[in-house]
Amino acid sequence: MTKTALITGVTGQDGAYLAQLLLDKGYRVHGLKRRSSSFNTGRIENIYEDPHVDDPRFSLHYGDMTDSTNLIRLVQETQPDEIYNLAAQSHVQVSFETPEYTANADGIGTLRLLEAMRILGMEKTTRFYQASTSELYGLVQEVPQKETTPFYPRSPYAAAKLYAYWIVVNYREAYGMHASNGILFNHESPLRGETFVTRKITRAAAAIALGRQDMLYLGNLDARRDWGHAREYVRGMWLMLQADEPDDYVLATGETTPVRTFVEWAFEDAGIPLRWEGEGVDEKGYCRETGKLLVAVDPRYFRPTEVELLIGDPTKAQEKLGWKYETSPRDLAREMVQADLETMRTAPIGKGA
Ligand code: NDP
Ligand code: GDR
Repeated sequence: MTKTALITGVTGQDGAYLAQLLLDKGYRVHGLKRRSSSFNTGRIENIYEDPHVDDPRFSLHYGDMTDSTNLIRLVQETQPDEIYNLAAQSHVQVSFETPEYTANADGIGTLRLLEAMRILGMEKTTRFYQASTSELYGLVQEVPQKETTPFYPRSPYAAAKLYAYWIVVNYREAYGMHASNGILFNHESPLRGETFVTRKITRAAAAIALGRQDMLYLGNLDARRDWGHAREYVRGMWLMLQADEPDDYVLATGETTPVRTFVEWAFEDAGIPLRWEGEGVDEKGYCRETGKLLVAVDPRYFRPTEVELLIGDPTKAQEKLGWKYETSPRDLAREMVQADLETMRTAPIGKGA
């Protein structure tokens, strides 16, 4: 029997990879997209289907995580076997500027979707995936971080996701729902949003190499992240919903890298090796060959509270789901720089923050 999935956040990085994965597996896929004044479906153009064809396997529906009635109607109309809740205001720094909206979309939005399932009597038949995050760990309590490590959120984003995490656990226990949290560490790809640090770096390295940009300004170069490939992480989401029992799982590589090192990798891959001078806000990156200044710190990118170190232990996912990452952070940087070089050779470049 053909399975049906509903993906919120289908226009985002993970939504695009997940929709592709599920279509490849023969699913019928419905995606929730927000109304926007300009096209916001660039990442899913390759799988878009003309709604006029008979029985399309991929359909988009307008909606918003802040609108309960919309979510109830959408779940009722699409009757999904599996719901993947990926929609969120997902930028940590932006959450300090829009804390209430972030709480509404990321925290209460998750509750709205769970309630929609319950109101429609689907709590025993539909499986639910929640996009939880390594940001829940926040201030370091234990390394590497695993499912039993205590949470200590350090941003309005993480606090909203903390509520979402626990409401998923509560609905699982209270109503017997097959609802799972994927505690995913940072995962990137050529489809990564342009204002997240890896993509900001790989785009800048490509643009500087092509003579289209002079400088890259960054915030905290000492923060360390466990970076994996998004394509591999969405497979983990799917595996969680295929398991007999719902549970919570960390997906990570187990390798942690400072932002500064990711910058070095990306510039090296773009053919401009760097050397560093100075410390803190005065730290600067120069081209090792020409001596030209290319990278500088701008405190505007510092966060009021920072998450300094993330490194995940994915043993449980490996043992119970058979999930393992394949792409190393080093190879990930290479793939992203190559993709940005290719895109920029042909397309005009916009400015990112
Ligand atoms: P993106 O920011 O790329 O995508 C977020 C998606 O959510 C977009 O489709 C966006 O729409 C949509 N969205 C935002 N606000 C709303 C709203 N109010 N109503 C409906 N849709 C909304 O994130 P990722 O794909 O990287 O991440 C997917 C999920 O996983 C997010 O929940 C994120 O917080 C979480 N996560 C991500 C990790 C990562 O490293 N990538 C790690 C751990 C968790 P639009 O395109 O219109 O902006
Ligand atoms: P993060 O990702 O906050 O981990 O959240 P991001 O790439 O934004 O930051 C990673 C680290 O890099 C530092 N940094 C900068 N970050 C940005 N965006 N821009 C800069 O110029 C810059 N300079 C240094 C940050 O301070 C931080 O320490 C991502 C999101 O996808 C979340 O939705 C997800 O939950 C977590 O990953 C896991």
